[in-house]
Amino acid sequence: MGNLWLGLLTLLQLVILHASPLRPVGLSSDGHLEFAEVYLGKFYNYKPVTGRRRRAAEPDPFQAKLREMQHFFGLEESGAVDPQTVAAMRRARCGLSDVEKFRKTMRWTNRTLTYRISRYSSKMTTAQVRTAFRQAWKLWAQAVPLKFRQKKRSDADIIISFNNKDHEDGSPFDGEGGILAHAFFPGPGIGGDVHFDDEETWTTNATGRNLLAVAVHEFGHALGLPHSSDPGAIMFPAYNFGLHSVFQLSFQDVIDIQDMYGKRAISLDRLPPKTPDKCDPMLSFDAVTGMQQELVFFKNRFIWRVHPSFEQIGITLITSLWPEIPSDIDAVYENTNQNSMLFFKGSQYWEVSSLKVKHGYPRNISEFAFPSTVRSIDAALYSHETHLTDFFIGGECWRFNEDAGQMMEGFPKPIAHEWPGIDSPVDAAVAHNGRVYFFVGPQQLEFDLKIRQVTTRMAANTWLQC
Ligand SMILES: [Ca+2]
Ligand SMILES: [Ca+2]
Ligand SMILES: [Ca+2]
Ligand SMILES: [Zn+2]
Ligand SMILES: [Zn+2]
Repeated sequence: MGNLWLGLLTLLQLVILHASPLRPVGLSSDGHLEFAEVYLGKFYNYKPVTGRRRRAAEPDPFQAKLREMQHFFGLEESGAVDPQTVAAMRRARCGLSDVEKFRKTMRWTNRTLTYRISRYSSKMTTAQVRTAFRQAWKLWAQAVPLKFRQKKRSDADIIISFNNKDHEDGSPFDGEGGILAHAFFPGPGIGGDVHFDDEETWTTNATGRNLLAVAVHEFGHALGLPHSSDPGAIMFPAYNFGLHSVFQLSFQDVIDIQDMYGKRAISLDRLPPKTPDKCDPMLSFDAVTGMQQELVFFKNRFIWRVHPSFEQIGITLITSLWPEIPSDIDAVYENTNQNSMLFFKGSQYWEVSSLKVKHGYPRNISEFAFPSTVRSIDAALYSHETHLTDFFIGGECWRFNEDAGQMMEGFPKPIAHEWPGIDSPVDAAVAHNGRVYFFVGPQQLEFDLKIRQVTTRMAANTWLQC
């Protein structure tokens, strides 16, 4: 009996061994390279060269496609499957390609478009789905002279459905995560239709996948828009919905859709804000912090990450790193001894460890023993050596002893007294390589801690390689 079992087991192992494809030489053991090849094949039209050897002078098509993807996502264009690239590829996203041939002629000619929901979600109620879609259409209708009408029966321009795996359009869904939805550009038949992966945990909030957020994006395709590499745009391919995200077209979305369908007679009150340009000479920052080896610069909904070994500095959304952190924050500091980061906005603060907000946050800044007259802070600066945190509020500086958990005696003091030469109010402050950098509007002041003096004045965006 024992031998029989042993025999069966060996047979089973043999079957399993033969079922798994042989791993070509030189591929990463963790499967990242294979994953990257599939990703680039799907979204960047990458076709592996087979049957013919590449001449040495020819560029490696895989690397070239990888660089194209890295450029699109604002990553270091290393041409290597590095952790940042893998992380970007692992993000849930839209199923459409990022290099889709875009033709402006592929648009609707009628001004009233009809849509029908042919198959509902198994995760949300019919009413919730209808509301989400109505709101999503409304966002586009506010920018352009189009009307959207739901049809309960009969045919419609745009058929919307929730589907599982293979649903007979040649683009099967992949279970939870990965591809969330896809859509077809305007046209007859399947043209304009929108499919959602029914295996996603669709929700009306930020707990699972927010249906409204994904619907606005897919409806953009149904109207004829391709993907945008502007991370602030609704048409950016990766899912980016945070706890504090608001539903709004970005400046670029509005420009692009109006380019196709014209402006709405009663247009938006004002255009949504543009995604900030790191090289704008007037650029100022909301906050700046260290994050391990990096410096992170905050502006509105966005961050720039400056890594010492990276040459390109791309812009990304705060929510792509910290989905629970709001936009327009006041101050951030990294407590390098506690391995945590603290974010401040108004009277609230969040403590984050390993990119996750700790339980019980946000809390009130009064816990730092600020009087109730202090409603918000301008900037915060942590010292790795002394474990002291300076908070800058108007013309004053407060000093908090992190080890004792209390504000130090004699504070607040005038900033000019503690930090001679620093103009107040301060937008942001960060310690880096033995110096402190203060950000005041489009200016930056380098403060030498040894001689306690401002040594250099430069543009605030000096770090961003302009
Ligand atoms: Ca999926
Ligand atoms: Ca259709
Ligand atoms: Ca600030
Ligand atoms: Zn898309
Ligand atoms: Zn489909």
